[in-house]
Amino acid sequence: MSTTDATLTTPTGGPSLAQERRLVTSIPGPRSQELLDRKAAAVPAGVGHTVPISAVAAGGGVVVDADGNSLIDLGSGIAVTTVGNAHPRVVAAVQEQIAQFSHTCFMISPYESYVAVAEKLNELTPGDHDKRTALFNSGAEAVENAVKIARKFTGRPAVVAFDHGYHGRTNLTMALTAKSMPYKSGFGPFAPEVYRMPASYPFRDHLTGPEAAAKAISLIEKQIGADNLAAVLIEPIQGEGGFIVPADGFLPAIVDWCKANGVVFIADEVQSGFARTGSWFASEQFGIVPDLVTTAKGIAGGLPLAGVTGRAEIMDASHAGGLGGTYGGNPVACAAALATIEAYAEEDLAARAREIGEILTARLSAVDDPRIGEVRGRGAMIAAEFIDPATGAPAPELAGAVAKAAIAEGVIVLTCGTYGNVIRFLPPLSIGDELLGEGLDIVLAALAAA
Ligand code: PLZ
Repeated sequence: MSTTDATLTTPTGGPSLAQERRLVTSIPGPRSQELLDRKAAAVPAGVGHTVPISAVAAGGGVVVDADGNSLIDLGSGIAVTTVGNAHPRVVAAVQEQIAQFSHTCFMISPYESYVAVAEKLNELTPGDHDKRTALFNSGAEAVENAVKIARKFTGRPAVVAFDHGYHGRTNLTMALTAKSMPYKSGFGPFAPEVYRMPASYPFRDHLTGPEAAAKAISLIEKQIGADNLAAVLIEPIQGEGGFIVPADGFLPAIVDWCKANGVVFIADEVQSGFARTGSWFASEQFGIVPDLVTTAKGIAGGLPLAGVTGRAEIMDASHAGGLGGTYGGNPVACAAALATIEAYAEEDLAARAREIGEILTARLSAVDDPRIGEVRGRGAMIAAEFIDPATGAPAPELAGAVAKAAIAEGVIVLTCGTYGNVIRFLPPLSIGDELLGEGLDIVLAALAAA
């Protein structure tokens, strides 16, 4: 096996990278295979990978591998590089900051960029009430802290999460996550005082929003009691669970019940936030104002950063020194976030997300294939749920086969869903129409052939 092509040089990433699908080897090519062999010997099997490549550059709508293959990116590293990989503004901001200082620990020597990110989140998240923001490193850490903050404020122990919900892989967030395999199985025991309620899943529960809310609220009142409940935690559009858009009226009814009962309503916008669904936050599209919002992923153009933003009186209930962490709000990640947020606004990327949503929805809805049970989502967060047309049962093998075939043809596309039967589209908002169309063509050809 010849793995050396002396002329193969690593391209620079960012939007100037050639915007094309280009397969020069099969996937994985020899250089990628070399890395995957090293990975198998050095990294535990528990840390999987979906796309068998060695990534060396990315930008616009493509990811380039070590063999010179250029893959169309319909996944954004799971909704992270929404602004585009190696966005020039982000690259410049990171370079400038890292040369200035890389870390002081915000709890030791505060710096301006953390405060500026907090101000931005306070301004951009739903509602015009007085807000505060604390910064962390990952979505799971943000969710953990939102629960801590809600418990401290209410003095109550219980937390409600929902069927199909995903909130992370730490101990508390595993407890909050619904799906056992692969996230939880064998990793318990899990944190106590977490209660799971039915969510609104119109394609499968056939309930209206108010009906689904009434069902959940009745169970909460019977099984927990509002007096014991600190917080209700939900993704406005459930991500890992299958891009499930709740029926109209579901979220507002839950928010109203929380308000009436002194329960903190936490919107987990880690996946749905930051222009992804066509507005700054998905909550806006359901007309709700959460008490607390958790953010991560799309916040900083690929750097690890997360936030909890919420009502000042709730956020300020924790004693001085009660919240923090060594790296939370790292200055390089904060500089990246400020640049990313500017880019969303100046390039009107929420509008681009809506355009992408229209393209995806129109193309997918036009496919005459009874194995597509439903096309759903908002903006650049669109999915197709695959079923067995005879029974309506979930068809996870089909979703897996389609994704695998598309990846082999140079299109990065991800699956999701409690039943693993959903193909999800999360392209970077920097992708062009042509690449997006070509990526869709290939996914749909893979479906036709499956
Ligand atoms: N909340 C709504 O979507 C992360 C998980 C990928 P972290 N989703 C991708 C995987 O298999 O680990 C996520 C999310 C929502 C919280 C999280 C957790 O965010 O940054 O992965 O901790």
